[in-house]
Amino acid sequence: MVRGRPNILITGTPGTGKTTMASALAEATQLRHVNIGDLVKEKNLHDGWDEEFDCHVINEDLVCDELEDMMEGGGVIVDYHGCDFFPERWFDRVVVLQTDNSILYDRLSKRGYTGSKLSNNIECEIFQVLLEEAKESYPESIVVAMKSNSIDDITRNVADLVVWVSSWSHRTSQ
Ligand code: DAT
Repeated sequence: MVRGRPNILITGTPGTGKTTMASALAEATQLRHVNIGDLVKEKNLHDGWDEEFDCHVINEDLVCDELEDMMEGGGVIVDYHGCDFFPERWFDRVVVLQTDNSILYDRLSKRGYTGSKLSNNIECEIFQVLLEEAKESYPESIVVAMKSNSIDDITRNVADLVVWVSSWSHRTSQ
């Protein structure tokens, strides 16, 4: 069945601007923004705290069960730094945000990341881990990489996606 409104996944290394961009896009399109990290905390969709990686161990099955009905209805923007465990059929567009290393380093330091948490995330960006993961998990035709170094980048990316969302809605309403 064709969805009346598209579902969009916004992914990328922590600090690349997923939440900032997803909320701006949600405001511009009236789509619903779901921040997976917040949802996991709010609904306890995890298996405890990982001391080594300093984050919750998310329970991917619980997250998918929680989202299934909403995703089926369409019109959802999902924001998460991983993308390989969601069902492929959920998404019509997969956006991978990318940030230059020195800029990302400053953003993550400001967020209080240090040591291996900081270096692991910088390495994740250098090796384009999320872009590879997205290309392996979804058809290449729906995966787009977008630069996210500046506020101008966000403005332009949101404007491009607004056009894409409205052409989608137009197409399915005919
Ligand atoms: P993420 O959700 O990917 O972890 P975020 O949206 O929380 O990232 O952004 C992290 C910080 O960096 C936040 O203070 C806003 C800032 N930021 C994000 N993207 C930016 C951009 N393209 N230009 C300038 N600042 C940006």
